[in-house]
Amino acid sequence: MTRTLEPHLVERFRDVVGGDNVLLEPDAMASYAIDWTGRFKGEPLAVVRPADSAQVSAVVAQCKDSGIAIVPQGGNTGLVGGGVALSGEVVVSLRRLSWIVDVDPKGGQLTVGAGTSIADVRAAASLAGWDYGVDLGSRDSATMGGTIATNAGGLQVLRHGPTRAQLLGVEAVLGTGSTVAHLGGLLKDNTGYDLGGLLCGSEGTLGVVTAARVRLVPPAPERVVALLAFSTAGAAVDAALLLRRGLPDVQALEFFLEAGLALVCEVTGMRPPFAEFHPAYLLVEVAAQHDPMVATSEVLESIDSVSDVAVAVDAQRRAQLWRYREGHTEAINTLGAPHKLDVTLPLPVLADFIDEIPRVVSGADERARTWLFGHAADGNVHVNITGVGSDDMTVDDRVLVFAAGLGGSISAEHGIGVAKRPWLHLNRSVTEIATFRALKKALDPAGILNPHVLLPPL
Ligand code: 2HG
Ligand code: ZN
Repeated sequence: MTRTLEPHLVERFRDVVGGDNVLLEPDAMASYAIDWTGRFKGEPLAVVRPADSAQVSAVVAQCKDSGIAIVPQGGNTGLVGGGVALSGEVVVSLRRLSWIVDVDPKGGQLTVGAGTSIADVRAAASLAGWDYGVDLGSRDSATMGGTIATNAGGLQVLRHGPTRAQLLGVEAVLGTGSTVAHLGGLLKDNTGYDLGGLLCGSEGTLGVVTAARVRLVPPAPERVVALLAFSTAGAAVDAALLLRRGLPDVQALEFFLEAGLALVCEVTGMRPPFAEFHPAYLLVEVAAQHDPMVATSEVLESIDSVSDVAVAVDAQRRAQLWRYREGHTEAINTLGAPHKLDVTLPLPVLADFIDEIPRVVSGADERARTWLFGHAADGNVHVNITGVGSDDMTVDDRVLVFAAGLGGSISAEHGIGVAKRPWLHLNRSVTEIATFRALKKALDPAGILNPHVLLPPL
């Protein structure tokens, strides 16, 4: 039976956020109800769209008083089911908190509302003569709040670190409805617990992030992108190490394999990059203040294992090479909603994992097809599995156990969400999980904030 929101609560939410921003009809809520992959589809009790942190606070306080669970949602680009109302929660969409203030060109910082897209943050940083250190394929839709909630990584972690490394402070509404804010932006500030660091990666379970003060990074406008082909994944991983060590300005080091590239070309109609396909590829971006071409060419020439290479300097050709990599997510989705298992491996076993995992998967389910790509320098593999039922977790189990057995993490940059909560114990001890629960109890005593993600059911 579909639950409906009691009329007095509808009125209360309308008073707080305005009538147009309380959505109750399935059609109006449709784009908030299903995740990007189509795998996770919920039936929200309502979608409430506050415009500022005071409204967020009033909505959360009301939900706490009425015992209603909330799922905070940003751009809805999450890949682990952490931002959709799978258990009939109220979705609190933060997208209207889209603003940037207090840009400090001298200090290289700005303050940004949770609903601002990463593309807009990067554009504002650029206007101030800086750049923002996090970039990801979903930059036009992914929001600052969502990337903080998941501690998103993306394409430049190698150079600038994940989202947590950019944070100088956050403003957030806790499960009590009260707001904590620390947006002064001091680089040195040892005055107690780092609440921003704690909220970052907490997937909306401890607080609803409404704003953040972030550091900016120096711009690096001169860029070279090279696509390198190899005869084995191991050779690609070894080359990634040489590139990283030889080129301090390397910004991204991405990998993908033959099958994924063939699929991207088939789906997009792009011509393959080389006359022949090769088993493994590395996409390298070097970004500097002065032309990095000479240094890049020298290091590329020193790597004997490269079978083929395409180098791009102008923006259009660079974007074309990037499309072979960034096109993977969309191309795989054309085959049906995939299981997405975003794992990190210690670099010494990365190539073994890439070689072995297709066998582990097909051993668990012969219908399953494995697609591998990711961020080579971070040891981060996006294991995408197609051809298995949405609720069939056999393959998920095998992949996550295998990754953890090699000393890896079951979530590199997408979070735990609902998709991986049964496996949290593979990476976190009983004591750690108990500490997580104690923190949740302190910050969200009524247990209303995203109660069905991250922590395993009791
Ligand atoms: C990427 O690196 C994203 O492209 C998405 O993290 C990964 O689709 C995926 O599995
Ligand atoms: Zn990624």
